[in-house]
Order: sequence, then C-alpha cells, then structure tokens
Amino acid sequence: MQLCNQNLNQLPATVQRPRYDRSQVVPAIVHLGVGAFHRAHQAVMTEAVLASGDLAWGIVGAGLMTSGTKDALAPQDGLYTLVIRSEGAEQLQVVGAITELLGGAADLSQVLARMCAPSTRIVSLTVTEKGYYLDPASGKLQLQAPAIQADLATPGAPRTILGLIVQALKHRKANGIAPFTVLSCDNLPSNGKTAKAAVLAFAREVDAELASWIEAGVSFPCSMVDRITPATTDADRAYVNDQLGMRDAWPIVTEGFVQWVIEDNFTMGRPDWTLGGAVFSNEIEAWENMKLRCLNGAHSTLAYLGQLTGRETVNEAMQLPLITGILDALWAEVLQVLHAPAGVDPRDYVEQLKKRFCNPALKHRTAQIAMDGSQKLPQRLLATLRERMAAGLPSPALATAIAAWMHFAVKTAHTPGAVLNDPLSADILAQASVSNDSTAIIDNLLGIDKIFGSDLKTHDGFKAELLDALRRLAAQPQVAAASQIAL
Ligand code: CS2
Repeated sequence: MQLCNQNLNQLPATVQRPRYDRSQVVPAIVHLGVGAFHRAHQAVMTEAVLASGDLAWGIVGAGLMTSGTKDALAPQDGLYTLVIRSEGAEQLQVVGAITELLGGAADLSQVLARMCAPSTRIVSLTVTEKGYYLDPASGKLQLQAPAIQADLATPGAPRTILGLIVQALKHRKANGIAPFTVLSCDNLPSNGKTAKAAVLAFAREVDAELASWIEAGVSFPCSMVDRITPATTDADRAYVNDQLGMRDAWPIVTEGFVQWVIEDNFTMGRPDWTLGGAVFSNEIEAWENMKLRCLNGAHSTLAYLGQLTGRETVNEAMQLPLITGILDALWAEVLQVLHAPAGVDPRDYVEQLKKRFCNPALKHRTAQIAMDGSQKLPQRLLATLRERMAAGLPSPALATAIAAWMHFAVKTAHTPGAVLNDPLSADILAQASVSNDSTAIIDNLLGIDKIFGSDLKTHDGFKAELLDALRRLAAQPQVAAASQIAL
C-alpha cells in the first residue's frame, strides 16, 4: 500500500494528516527547490494555514536540477511524512500542502507556465547559496557561468532561478498581470535583498526597462529560516514505512525546533503563516545575522572539524571536547560584535543551539554541512571576522574555523578519489595542492578572491592567527592523522 489521498484514512490514528479537502486547495505559491528543507519548513507552515480552512495557498513544488522529488511524491499525490524528533518525543505528520510536483529539465517549461499564471502570488525559493549565481565574496552576478550564459542566450527556455523569474515577470508585465512576490528562504544575509540584486543584475542584461519595472514594483521580502533537517536515509524510509503501515517514497526527518521570521512585504497577499508559528518582523537582518553567525557558522566549523576527526554526525562531533571547546570560543567571538534582535539574549540562543546540535535522534552528517564551503564561509564566518578586525579585536577561534576548512581542503586534495563538493572545487583543489607548506597554503587559499575578497590575504595579523591555528589543529592527536600540512 502506498501513501496517497485514497489511503489517508488507513493511516494509524497517531499520525497527523490533512483534514481539509485537498481537492479544493488553490495553488498560489510556486516553490523552486522542493528539497527536504522546504518540506520540513515552509510547507508545514503552509499546512497549518490550509488546516485552518484557508485553502487559497497550495504549493506547486518544483525541482530545478532533478526530478527526484517529483518521481517520489507525484505518485503519492504530493503527500509525504514529516517525522519530528525532539528530546525523546516523536510525532509523525503527513503533509498535504504540496498539490503539484514538477521536476527536472523536461518540466521547466511547465514551471515557467505556473510562474506566469495570474493565480500565482508568491514564488518562493530554497535553492541553496549557489543557486543565486553570485560571487560569494563580492555578491556580483556570475555572468560567465555557463547556466547564466545559456539563460541569456535562450531567455524563452530558462533553467536557472534568475532566468525563470525574469522571464515570468516579463510575461506578466507584457500581459498586465500583477507581479508575484519573490520570497527567498535561503541562508543568505538579507536574502530578499540578495535575491533582488541577483534578479536585477540578470534582468539588466535582458532588458533595461524590465529591470526598472522589477526594481520599482516587485517585492522581495527578507526572511530568516531555521530548522535542522538532515538528508533522508534508507533507514528513515524503512522506519516510516513501518510506522505508517504503507510506503512513503520520501519522508523527511527533522527536529522539533522551527523558526521563520519574515518581512511583511507581499504585494499579492500572503498566507497567515503565523498559524504555523512564523513571525513577521522588520528586524530580519538582526535575526538573519544571529542565525547565520551562531548556528550556521558553528555548523560549518563543526562540520570541517568533524570531517578531520572522523565524526560522522553533528551529535557525534558534539561529544568531542576539542570541538565543543572551539565552538565555545567561536561563539564568544561572534557574540562580542553581534547586534541581536530586540528582546533576544543571544547567549540563550547559543545555549539552545548546543542542545539542538546534541539531538541524538537526528543523523545530521558533517559531510552534508561541509558541502559548498566557498558559498558559506563569507556570511557565516568572514563577516564576523571583518567586524572584529575593524574593531581591532583578535579572532583566534574564527581563524581556527577557517584553518579547519583549509585542513579539510588540503586533505581532500591529497586523498585519491576524494571529491570536494563545492562549485569552486577546481580553484580550491588547485590551490590546496600547490604546496603543503603551511604558509604557502595560507597564501594560496586566502588568495581565492571569490571567497576571501582581496583584504584578508594582506592582513598580517590574521595570517599569523591562521598559521597558529593550522599548527595547533595539526598538533591535536585527533586531527593529526588527517593533516596533510607540513608544519
Ligand atoms: C547547515 C544548514 O547544511 C548546512 O550548511 O548549516 O542547512 C542548517 O542545518 C540550517 O540552516 C538550519 O536551519
């Protein structure tokens, strides 16, 4: 038996499920990047809205790169199970907010058609940092990226989010259809502004007048999104199938904690996501910075250290005093220059994070978080570093975090068959393998301007901190085996 509309009433009584009439739900949101995170976060918030009786906000979930999610969920009418695990408790919820699935290159014209439809009021995004085609350090559009070049050459058949959004808005403008709101839900600083800058830079290449129209009339609210959601494993699938008594091809396992802080700026209306626990605020930048620097900054640091010490999951890494000691020092450096949102004590936030990272029920792989470091380091770690430098403060813990990434890059470069999952892997591996002398490694890797800009490589104080950090890490017995750097 498979999870689908028809079998909903066969689910065990303990499993939450849609009680509203799914056939009456009107799709008004097109979501690009329908991965695990979206399904554990925005889709569940939207589910709460539908459950309240407001059926105007169904989601069309589109995968841009692959049809994997569509292949799994379309046969089950878009339904999937969310397993929520926290502090020994577990709840299973079947979510019905995604009413249509599209995926892969073959469906891109349909994705575009949905985005052009007057009924689409919001286009939301979880496409990860690299999906915006911006240089991590400068924030400039990567005009030379092959996918961007292709979208500029054939604007009628776009395959990047920028090509899709600009083409859909062009159609709407030409046909007198109000523009949808573009809602970024990615871990980028001021993600709405970042999305807007990327869309405008692309639009200017297409049509200057269209770009001005977008600039003046399309809203790009910022939002801070948070819920730790590891990639689904086969063991998770087997467990859920067992619990449901029926097959779910792609369930999601997540934590109990969930947070969504959104700027209330939607030109075609929006669901009342507060029903799912979201908060509307004008202080998104403060929320986003706190989350990026405290949670994601620590996550990345822990991921590289975990990879160096053979710790496969976040929870396992949190059992190693070497790692927790570094994280504590890192958080102290972050908090010293952080502007937290009004009424929030960032020390409480950090205490809560420690508990979340120790959740033994989540198998959050350090290898997953270690991916795409080039896209993550600037906003997660380097932003704090620069603020501390400007204030004349030393940053040994931040230097240790960067040193952990460097050790990880060099280790990967020297491990036969190892793959560095990163859009800048070619640059990083090339620089990481020139020499294994510690000072040369610092010069070569810090010299990648796309990640580090041009300021850090000339900062002698920081380079000295990095050298010290590289050596200290390599001297740790747990790291020594992984270190390929000559000291
Ligand atoms: C993680 C995030 O993979 C990563 O880089 O740091 O996905 C993190 O789990 C989420 O941002 C939590 O909200």
